[in-house]
Amino acid sequence: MKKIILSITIASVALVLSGCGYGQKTATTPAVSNQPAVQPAAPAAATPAPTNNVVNQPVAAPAPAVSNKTVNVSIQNFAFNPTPVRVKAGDTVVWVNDDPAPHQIKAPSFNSQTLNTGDSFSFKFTTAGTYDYGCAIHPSMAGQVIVE
Ligand SMILES: [Cu+2]
Repeated sequence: MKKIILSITIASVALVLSGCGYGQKTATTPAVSNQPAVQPAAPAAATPAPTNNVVNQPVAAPAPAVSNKTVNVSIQNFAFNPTPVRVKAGDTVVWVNDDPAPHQIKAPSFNSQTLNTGDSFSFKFTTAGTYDYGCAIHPSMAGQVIVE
């Protein structure tokens, strides 16, 4: 009987000791003081605010409502070249006298001064239509501007 009690006592002591040992093991995980401090989160202000790209994007320029080109018509050998000349509303037609003789553009809606050699006359067509013209000096000359 004594032997049994002794055995139990020994076993209990062993259990307690071992239990203590494990307990110490788990308890001895001291915080390592040499570890670098946890980086503080970046302040919210440092984060760039999201920009509204849709608003800031350049808007594509709309197509011009009217054309704005210059088209030349040469006067050579008592004729207009090219004729008819096709332009768009807003375009300007420039006649240049490349003849040795003088010419004068004549039409119901536009007229030039006498154009000597090298002189030019320009007229801006803003309304679509077909414009017949001629030369005030030489009635046989005829030309046409088609404005689209
Ligand atoms: Cu002429």
